[in-house]
Amino acid sequence: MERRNERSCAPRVLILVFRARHRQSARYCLKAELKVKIMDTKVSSRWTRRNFVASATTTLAFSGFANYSFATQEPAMNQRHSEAGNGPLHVIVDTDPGVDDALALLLAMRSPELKIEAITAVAGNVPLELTLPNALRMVEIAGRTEIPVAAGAQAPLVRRLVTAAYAHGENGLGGAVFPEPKIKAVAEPAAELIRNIVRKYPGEVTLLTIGPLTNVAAALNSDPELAGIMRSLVMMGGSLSGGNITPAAEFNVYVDPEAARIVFQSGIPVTMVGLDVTRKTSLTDEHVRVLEAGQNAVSQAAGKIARNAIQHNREQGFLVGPNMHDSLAVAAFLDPSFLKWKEYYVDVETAGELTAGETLGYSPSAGDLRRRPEMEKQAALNMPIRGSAPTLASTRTSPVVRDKFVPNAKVAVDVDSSRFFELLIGRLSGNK
Ligand SMILES: [Ca+2]
Repeated sequence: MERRNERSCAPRVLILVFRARHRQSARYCLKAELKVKIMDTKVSSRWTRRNFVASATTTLAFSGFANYSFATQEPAMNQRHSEAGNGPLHVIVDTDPGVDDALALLLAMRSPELKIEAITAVAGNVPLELTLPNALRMVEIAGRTEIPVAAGAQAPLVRRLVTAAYAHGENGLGGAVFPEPKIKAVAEPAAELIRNIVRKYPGEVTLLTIGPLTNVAAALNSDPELAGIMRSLVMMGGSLSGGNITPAAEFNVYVDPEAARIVFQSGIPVTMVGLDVTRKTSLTDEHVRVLEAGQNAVSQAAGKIARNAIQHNREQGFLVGPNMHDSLAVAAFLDPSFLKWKEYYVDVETAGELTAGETLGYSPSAGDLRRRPEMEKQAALNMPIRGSAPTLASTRTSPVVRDKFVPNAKVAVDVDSSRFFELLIGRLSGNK
Protein backbone atom coordinates (compact mmCIF):
# COMPACT_ATOMS: atom_id res chain seq x y z
CA MET A 1 0.00 0.00 0.00
CA GLU A 2 2.81 2.41 0.88
CA ARG A 3 4.56 1.58 -2.34
CA ARG A 4 1.43 2.34 -4.35
CA ASN A 5 1.14 5.76 -2.65
CA GLU A 6 4.71 6.59 -3.55
CA ARG A 7 4.11 5.73 -7.18
CA SER A 8 0.91 7.72 -7.48
CA CYS A 9 2.38 10.95 -6.14
CA ALA A 10 4.24 11.76 -9.38
CA PRO A 11 1.20 12.95 -11.37
CA ARG A 12 0.11 15.13 -8.45
CA VAL A 13 3.48 16.84 -8.45
CA LEU A 14 3.16 17.38 -12.19
CA ILE A 15 -0.30 18.87 -11.84
CA LEU A 16 1.03 21.31 -9.26
CA VAL A 17 3.76 22.29 -11.71
CA PHE A 18 1.10 22.73 -14.43
CA ARG A 19 -0.94 25.00 -12.16
CA ALA A 20 2.07 27.17 -11.41
CA ARG A 21 3.06 27.37 -15.06
CA HIS A 22 -0.52 28.10 -16.09
CA ARG A 23 -0.64 31.17 -13.84
CA GLN A 24 2.49 32.50 -15.55
CA SER A 25 1.28 31.72 -19.06
CA ALA A 26 -2.29 33.01 -18.73
CA ARG A 27 -1.37 36.59 -19.65
CA TYR A 28 0.54 35.41 -22.72
CA CYS A 29 -2.43 33.26 -23.76
CA LEU A 30 -4.88 36.15 -23.57
CA LYS A 31 -2.58 38.33 -25.67
CA ALA A 32 -2.17 35.59 -28.23
CA GLU A 33 -5.91 34.97 -28.35
CA LEU A 34 -6.59 38.61 -29.11
CA LYS A 35 -4.04 38.41 -31.91
CA VAL A 36 -5.72 35.32 -33.30
CA LYS A 37 -9.14 37.00 -33.24
CA ILE A 38 -7.82 39.93 -35.22
CA MET A 39 -6.27 37.63 -37.81
CA ASP A 40 -9.20 35.24 -37.60
CA THR A 41 -10.89 34.09 -40.77
CA LYS A 42 -8.15 34.11 -43.39
CA VAL A 43 -5.02 32.16 -42.60
CA SER A 44 -2.63 34.11 -44.77
CA SER A 45 0.79 33.07 -45.94
CA ARG A 46 2.17 35.66 -43.55
CA TRP A 47 1.31 33.37 -40.68
CA THR A 48 4.39 31.96 -39.11
CA ARG A 49 4.56 28.63 -37.38
CA ARG A 50 4.68 30.52 -34.07
CA ASN A 51 1.40 32.28 -34.87
CA PHE A 52 -0.26 29.02 -35.70
CA VAL A 53 0.93 27.25 -32.57
CA ALA A 54 -0.33 30.17 -30.52
CA SER A 55 -3.66 29.90 -32.30
CA ALA A 56 -4.07 26.19 -31.76
CA THR A 57 -3.05 26.13 -28.14
CA THR A 58 -4.72 29.30 -26.97
CA THR A 59 -7.99 28.60 -28.72
CA LEU A 60 -7.99 25.14 -27.24
CA ALA A 61 -7.45 26.80 -23.91
CA PHE A 62 -10.29 29.26 -24.19
CA SER A 63 -12.83 28.36 -26.83
CA GLY A 64 -14.13 25.29 -25.03
CA PHE A 65 -15.03 27.04 -21.86
CA ALA A 66 -17.27 29.77 -23.14
CA ASN A 67 -20.48 28.19 -21.86
CA TYR A 68 -19.58 27.54 -18.27
CA SER A 69 -16.85 28.23 -15.81
CA PHE A 70 -16.19 25.42 -13.38
CA ALA A 71 -12.99 26.78 -11.94
CA THR A 72 -14.06 26.08 -8.39
CA GLN A 73 -14.38 22.38 -9.18
CA GLU A 74 -10.82 22.25 -10.52
CA PRO A 75 -11.37 19.67 -13.23
CA ALA A 76 -7.98 18.42 -14.39
CA MET A 77 -9.03 19.16 -17.96
CA ASN A 78 -8.95 22.90 -17.38
CA GLN A 79 -5.40 22.94 -16.13
CA ARG A 80 -3.93 20.78 -18.81
CA HIS A 81 -5.96 22.19 -21.70
CA SER A 82 -4.73 25.65 -20.88
CA GLU A 83 -1.08 24.69 -20.84
CA ALA A 84 -0.01 26.78 -23.81
CA GLY A 85 3.57 26.74 -24.97
CA ASN A 86 5.86 27.63 -27.82
CA GLY A 87 7.29 24.21 -28.53
CA PRO A 88 6.02 21.64 -30.98
CA LEU A 89 2.72 19.94 -30.28
CA HIS A 90 3.71 16.36 -29.56
CA VAL A 91 1.03 14.05 -30.88
CA ILE A 92 0.41 10.37 -31.44
CA VAL A 93 -2.20 9.50 -34.05
CA ASP A 94 -4.13 6.31 -33.30
CA THR A 95 -6.01 5.19 -36.39
CA ASP A 96 -7.86 2.49 -38.35
CA PRO A 97 -7.48 3.56 -42.00
CA GLY A 98 -10.18 3.93 -43.28
CA VAL A 99 -10.94 6.48 -46.02
CA ASP A 100 -11.35 9.45 -43.69
CA ASP A 101 -8.43 8.20 -41.57
CA ALA A 102 -6.20 8.24 -44.65
CA LEU A 103 -7.01 11.88 -45.38
CA ALA A 104 -6.71 12.73 -41.68
CA LEU A 105 -3.25 11.15 -41.54
CA LEU A 106 -2.16 13.07 -44.62
CA LEU A 107 -3.53 16.29 -43.10
CA ALA A 108 -1.62 15.67 -39.87
CA MET A 109 1.59 14.95 -41.76
CA ARG A 110 1.15 18.15 -43.81
CA SER A 111 0.74 20.24 -40.66
CA PRO A 112 4.08 21.69 -39.55
CA GLU A 113 2.82 22.66 -36.11
CA LEU A 114 2.51 18.98 -35.18
CA LYS A 115 5.41 16.83 -34.05
CA ILE A 116 4.02 13.38 -34.81
CA GLU A 117 5.82 11.04 -32.43
CA ALA A 118 4.10 7.90 -33.72
CA ILE A 119 1.20 6.53 -35.68
CA THR A 120 -0.46 3.51 -34.09
CA ALA A 121 -2.83 1.25 -35.99
CA VAL A 122 -5.87 -0.45 -34.53
CA ALA A 123 -8.54 -2.77 -35.87
CA GLY A 124 -11.77 -0.98 -36.69
CA ASN A 125 -13.01 0.05 -40.11
CA VAL A 126 -11.19 -3.01 -41.46
CA PRO A 127 -9.02 -5.60 -39.68
CA LEU A 128 -5.51 -4.73 -38.45
CA GLU A 129 -4.03 -6.70 -41.35
CA LEU A 130 -5.31 -3.87 -43.54
CA THR A 131 -5.22 -0.82 -41.24
CA LEU A 132 -1.51 -1.28 -40.50
CA PRO A 133 -0.32 -1.40 -44.15
CA ASN A 134 -2.73 1.43 -44.99
CA ALA A 135 -1.11 3.57 -42.29
CA LEU A 136 2.36 2.65 -43.62
CA ARG A 137 1.23 3.59 -47.14
CA MET A 138 0.14 7.05 -46.00
CA VAL A 139 3.49 7.61 -44.26
CA GLU A 140 5.33 6.69 -47.46
CA ILE A 141 3.11 8.87 -49.64
CA ALA A 142 3.69 11.85 -47.35
CA GLY A 143 7.45 11.19 -47.35
CA ARG A 144 7.41 11.01 -43.56
CA THR A 145 9.08 7.63 -43.09
CA GLU A 146 10.86 8.91 -39.99
CA ILE A 147 7.56 8.56 -38.09
CA PRO A 148 7.37 5.20 -36.33
CA VAL A 149 4.26 3.18 -37.11
CA ALA A 150 3.21 0.49 -34.64
CA ALA A 151 0.78 -2.39 -34.81
CA GLY A 152 -1.92 -2.30 -32.19
CA ALA A 153 -4.88 -4.36 -31.10
CA GLN A 154 -6.39 -6.89 -33.47
CA ALA A 155 -9.68 -6.92 -31.58
CA PRO A 156 -11.56 -4.85 -28.99
CA LEU A 157 -10.94 -5.43 -25.27
CA VAL A 158 -13.84 -7.83 -24.65
CA ARG A 159 -15.90 -7.96 -27.83
CA ARG A 160 -15.73 -9.50 -31.26
CA LEU A 161 -14.54 -7.10 -33.93
CA VAL A 162 -17.22 -5.47 -36.08
CA THR A 163 -15.81 -3.71 -39.15
CA ALA A 164 -17.20 -1.12 -41.57
CA ALA A 165 -16.00 -2.44 -44.91
CA TYR A 166 -19.47 -1.55 -46.20
CA ALA A 167 -18.47 2.11 -45.85
CA HIS A 168 -14.72 2.00 -46.53
CA GLY A 169 -14.46 -0.73 -49.17
CA GLU A 170 -12.86 -4.11 -48.63
CA ASN A 171 -9.34 -2.62 -48.59
CA GLY A 172 -10.29 0.26 -46.27
CA LEU A 173 -9.42 2.92 -48.84
CA GLY A 174 -12.66 2.95 -50.78
CA GLY A 175 -11.12 0.59 -53.32
CA ALA A 176 -8.23 2.95 -54.20
CA VAL A 177 -5.23 0.69 -54.80
CA PHE A 178 -1.70 1.62 -53.78
CA PRO A 179 1.49 -0.49 -53.87
CA GLU A 180 2.49 -2.61 -50.92
CA PRO A 181 4.40 -0.42 -48.45
CA LYS A 182 8.18 -0.83 -48.40
CA ILE A 183 8.60 0.31 -44.83
CA LYS A 184 7.76 -1.87 -41.84
CA ALA A 185 6.10 -1.30 -38.51
CA VAL A 186 8.36 -0.92 -35.48
CA ALA A 187 8.72 -3.89 -33.16
CA GLU A 188 7.03 -2.24 -30.15
CA PRO A 189 3.31 -2.91 -29.88
CA ALA A 190 1.15 0.23 -30.07
CA ALA A 191 0.20 0.33 -26.39
CA GLU A 192 3.85 0.09 -25.35
CA LEU A 193 4.92 2.78 -27.80
CA ILE A 194 2.16 5.11 -26.56
CA ARG A 195 3.26 4.53 -23.00
CA ASN A 196 6.95 5.14 -23.75
CA ILE A 197 6.31 8.35 -25.68
CA VAL A 198 3.94 9.80 -23.07
CA ARG A 199 6.51 9.02 -20.37
CA LYS A 200 9.28 10.59 -22.46
CA TYR A 201 7.37 13.91 -22.68
CA PRO A 202 5.30 14.06 -19.49
CA GLY A 203 2.46 16.56 -19.74
CA GLU A 204 3.15 17.31 -23.40
CA VAL A 205 1.66 14.55 -25.52
CA THR A 206 -1.80 14.75 -27.07
CA LEU A 207 -3.38 11.62 -28.48
CA LEU A 208 -5.33 12.17 -31.66
CA THR A 209 -7.55 9.12 -31.77
CA ILE A 210 -9.54 8.49 -34.92
CA GLY A 211 -10.43 4.83 -34.44
CA PRO A 212 -11.75 2.59 -31.66
CA LEU A 213 -9.95 3.34 -28.40
CA THR A 214 -8.57 -0.15 -27.77
CA ASN A 215 -4.88 0.78 -28.01
CA VAL A 216 -5.26 3.75 -25.67
CA ALA A 217 -7.22 1.73 -23.11
CA ALA A 218 -4.57 -0.99 -23.25
CA ALA A 219 -1.86 1.60 -22.61
CA LEU A 220 -3.83 3.09 -19.69
CA ASN A 221 -4.45 -0.39 -18.25
CA SER A 222 -0.75 -1.20 -18.41
CA ASP A 223 0.32 1.98 -16.61
CA PRO A 224 -2.05 3.54 -14.08
CA GLU A 225 -0.03 6.78 -13.96
CA LEU A 226 -0.21 7.41 -17.68
CA ALA A 227 -3.50 9.32 -17.68
CA GLY A 228 -2.06 11.83 -15.21
CA ILE A 229 0.83 12.78 -17.48
CA MET A 230 -0.98 12.88 -20.82
CA ARG A 231 -1.66 16.40 -22.00
CA SER A 232 -5.00 15.67 -23.67
CA LEU A 233 -6.85 13.36 -25.98
CA VAL A 234 -8.73 14.59 -29.03
CA MET A 235 -11.03 11.93 -30.41
CA MET A 236 -13.22 11.37 -33.37
CA GLY A 237 -15.92 9.37 -31.72
CA GLY A 238 -19.22 9.40 -29.97
CA SER A 239 -22.35 11.41 -30.51
CA LEU A 240 -24.85 13.25 -28.39
CA SER A 241 -27.40 13.18 -31.19
CA GLY A 242 -27.79 9.56 -32.25
CA GLY A 243 -25.47 7.04 -33.80
CA ASN A 244 -24.52 5.83 -37.25
CA ILE A 245 -24.01 2.09 -36.85
CA THR A 246 -26.95 1.75 -34.44
CA PRO A 247 -29.52 4.41 -33.55
CA ALA A 248 -27.58 4.85 -30.29
CA ALA A 249 -23.89 4.44 -31.10
CA GLU A 250 -21.22 6.03 -33.26
CA PHE A 251 -18.97 3.43 -34.90
CA ASN A 252 -15.65 3.99 -33.04
CA VAL A 253 -17.30 3.82 -29.62
CA TYR A 254 -19.63 1.00 -30.71
CA VAL A 255 -16.66 -1.18 -31.68
CA ASP A 256 -15.03 -0.92 -28.26
CA PRO A 257 -17.32 0.74 -25.71
CA GLU A 258 -15.35 -0.64 -22.75
CA ALA A 259 -12.20 1.03 -24.06
CA ALA A 260 -14.01 4.31 -24.61
CA ARG A 261 -15.37 4.20 -21.07
CA ILE A 262 -11.86 3.70 -19.68
CA VAL A 263 -10.72 6.79 -21.59
CA PHE A 264 -13.61 9.02 -20.48
CA GLN A 265 -13.19 7.96 -16.86
CA SER A 266 -9.38 8.22 -16.89
CA GLY A 267 -9.12 11.91 -16.01
CA ILE A 268 -7.40 12.75 -19.31
CA PRO A 269 -8.81 16.04 -20.67
CA VAL A 270 -10.90 14.72 -23.55
CA THR A 271 -11.98 16.70 -26.59
CA MET A 272 -14.80 14.87 -28.34
CA VAL A 273 -15.42 15.50 -32.01
CA GLY A 274 -18.41 13.28 -32.69
CA LEU A 275 -21.19 12.81 -35.20
CA ASP A 276 -22.87 15.98 -33.91
CA VAL A 277 -20.38 17.86 -36.07
CA THR A 278 -18.72 15.31 -38.34
CA ARG A 279 -21.97 14.51 -40.12
CA LYS A 280 -21.82 18.07 -41.45
CA THR A 281 -18.59 17.40 -43.40
CA SER A 282 -19.67 15.78 -46.64
CA LEU A 283 -16.98 15.53 -49.31
CA THR A 284 -17.97 16.95 -52.71
CA ASP A 285 -16.85 16.50 -56.31
CA GLU A 286 -15.42 20.01 -56.21
CA HIS A 287 -13.16 19.08 -53.27
CA VAL A 288 -11.95 16.06 -55.22
CA ARG A 289 -11.25 18.13 -58.33
CA VAL A 290 -9.03 20.49 -56.32
CA LEU A 291 -7.13 17.54 -54.85
CA GLU A 292 -6.69 15.92 -58.27
CA ALA A 293 -5.29 19.17 -59.62
CA GLY A 294 -2.73 19.45 -56.81
CA GLN A 295 0.80 18.92 -58.09
CA ASN A 296 2.19 16.84 -55.25
CA ALA A 297 2.07 13.20 -54.16
CA VAL A 298 -0.15 13.83 -51.13
CA SER A 299 -2.77 15.71 -53.13
CA GLN A 300 -2.75 13.08 -55.86
CA ALA A 301 -3.16 10.23 -53.36
CA ALA A 302 -5.85 12.11 -51.42
CA GLY A 303 -7.67 12.83 -54.69
CA LYS A 304 -7.53 9.18 -55.68
CA ILE A 305 -8.88 7.99 -52.31
CA ALA A 306 -11.54 10.71 -52.26
CA ARG A 307 -12.64 9.94 -55.85
CA ASN A 308 -12.98 6.24 -55.03
CA ALA A 309 -14.80 6.98 -51.79
CA ILE A 310 -17.36 9.23 -53.50
CA GLN A 311 -17.85 6.62 -56.21
CA HIS A 312 -18.27 3.90 -53.56
CA ASN A 313 -20.89 6.05 -51.80
CA ARG A 314 -22.80 6.57 -55.05
CA GLU A 315 -22.81 2.85 -55.75
CA GLN A 316 -24.28 2.34 -52.29
CA GLY A 317 -27.08 4.72 -53.21
CA PHE A 318 -25.99 7.64 -51.02
CA LEU A 319 -26.84 11.08 -52.35
CA VAL A 320 -23.83 12.79 -50.76
CA GLY A 321 -20.15 12.00 -50.42
CA PRO A 322 -18.69 10.40 -47.33
CA ASN A 323 -18.22 12.56 -44.27
CA MET A 324 -14.68 13.47 -43.32
CA HIS A 325 -15.14 12.45 -39.68
CA ASP A 326 -11.50 11.85 -38.80
CA SER A 327 -10.03 14.78 -40.68
CA LEU A 328 -12.35 17.05 -38.71
CA ALA A 329 -10.90 15.78 -35.43
CA VAL A 330 -7.35 16.54 -36.60
CA ALA A 331 -8.42 19.91 -37.96
CA ALA A 332 -10.21 20.71 -34.70
CA PHE A 333 -6.95 20.22 -32.87
CA LEU A 334 -5.11 22.44 -35.33
CA ASP A 335 -7.70 25.21 -35.20
CA PRO A 336 -10.56 24.77 -32.69
CA SER A 337 -11.93 28.22 -33.56
CA PHE A 338 -14.18 26.99 -36.34
CA LEU A 339 -16.14 24.74 -33.99
CA LYS A 340 -18.45 25.52 -31.07
CA TRP A 341 -17.73 23.70 -27.85
CA LYS A 342 -19.57 22.79 -24.70
CA GLU A 343 -18.50 20.93 -21.57
CA TYR A 344 -20.15 17.69 -20.57
CA TYR A 345 -19.66 14.75 -18.27
CA VAL A 346 -19.61 12.01 -20.89
CA ASP A 347 -20.13 8.36 -20.05
CA VAL A 348 -20.47 5.34 -22.28
CA GLU A 349 -23.18 2.68 -22.23
CA THR A 350 -21.49 -0.70 -22.00
CA ALA A 351 -24.32 -2.92 -20.74
CA GLY A 352 -27.11 -2.17 -23.19
CA GLU A 353 -28.38 -5.03 -25.32
CA LEU A 354 -29.20 -2.57 -28.11
CA THR A 355 -27.38 0.55 -27.03
CA ALA A 356 -23.78 -0.44 -26.17
CA GLY A 357 -21.43 2.30 -27.33
CA GLU A 358 -23.91 5.12 -26.81
CA THR A 359 -22.25 8.24 -25.42
CA LEU A 360 -24.31 10.21 -22.91
CA GLY A 361 -23.52 13.84 -22.26
CA TYR A 362 -24.56 15.12 -18.85
CA SER A 363 -24.88 18.88 -18.58
CA PRO A 364 -26.67 21.20 -16.17
CA SER A 365 -28.42 22.75 -19.16
CA ALA A 366 -29.54 19.46 -20.71
CA GLY A 367 -32.85 19.20 -18.86
CA ASP A 368 -36.24 20.25 -20.17
CA LEU A 369 -36.38 23.41 -18.07
CA ARG A 370 -33.86 26.26 -18.02
CA ARG A 371 -32.61 28.01 -14.91
CA ARG A 372 -31.73 31.62 -14.38
CA PRO A 373 -28.03 32.08 -15.35
CA GLU A 374 -26.97 32.94 -11.81
CA MET A 375 -28.49 29.65 -10.62
CA GLU A 376 -26.79 27.54 -13.28
CA LYS A 377 -23.41 27.24 -11.56
CA GLN A 378 -24.85 26.24 -8.23
CA ALA A 379 -27.14 23.75 -9.93
CA ALA A 380 -24.11 22.27 -11.66
CA LEU A 381 -22.33 21.80 -8.35
CA ASN A 382 -25.29 19.93 -6.94
CA MET A 383 -26.32 17.95 -9.99
CA PRO A 384 -26.05 14.18 -9.57
CA ILE A 385 -25.20 11.89 -12.47
CA ARG A 386 -28.20 9.62 -12.70
CA GLY A 387 -28.25 6.17 -14.30
CA SER A 388 -31.09 3.73 -14.87
CA ALA A 389 -33.48 2.89 -12.04
CA PRO A 390 -32.18 -0.15 -10.13
CA THR A 391 -34.01 -3.40 -10.75
CA LEU A 392 -35.59 -5.32 -7.87
CA ALA A 393 -32.82 -7.92 -8.20
CA SER A 394 -30.03 -5.34 -7.98
CA THR A 395 -28.04 -4.70 -4.82
CA ARG A 396 -27.88 -1.08 -5.93
CA THR A 397 -30.73 0.93 -4.48
CA SER A 398 -30.13 4.39 -5.93
CA PRO A 399 -30.08 5.51 -9.56
CA VAL A 400 -27.29 8.00 -8.71
CA VAL A 401 -23.94 6.81 -10.06
CA ARG A 402 -22.00 9.99 -9.23
CA ASP A 403 -23.02 12.44 -6.58
CA LYS A 404 -22.02 15.58 -8.44
CA PHE A 405 -21.43 16.87 -11.92
CA VAL A 406 -17.83 17.43 -12.98
CA PRO A 407 -17.18 17.82 -16.71
CA ASN A 408 -14.70 15.39 -18.23
CA ALA A 409 -14.96 16.37 -21.88
CA LYS A 410 -15.19 19.29 -24.20
CA VAL A 411 -17.65 18.33 -26.93
CA ALA A 412 -17.90 19.92 -30.37
CA VAL A 413 -21.53 20.95 -30.89
CA ASP A 414 -21.33 22.89 -34.16
CA VAL A 415 -18.88 23.46 -36.99
CA ASP A 416 -18.26 25.92 -39.79
CA SER A 417 -17.70 23.23 -42.40
CA SER A 418 -16.57 25.60 -45.14
CA ARG A 419 -13.68 26.75 -42.95
CA PHE A 420 -12.88 23.11 -42.18
CA PHE A 421 -12.71 22.18 -45.86
CA GLU A 422 -10.65 25.29 -46.58
CA LEU A 423 -8.06 23.96 -44.13
CA LEU A 424 -8.30 20.30 -45.18
CA ILE A 425 -8.29 20.72 -48.95
CA GLY A 426 -5.88 23.66 -48.80
CA ARG A 427 -3.26 21.70 -46.90
CA LEU A 428 -3.66 18.44 -48.81
CA SER A 429 -3.53 20.14 -52.19
CA GLY A 430 -0.56 22.27 -51.22
CA ASN A 431 -2.46 25.45 -52.02
CA LYS A 432 -2.09 26.71 -48.44
CA1 LIG B 1 -11.19 6.03 -38.23
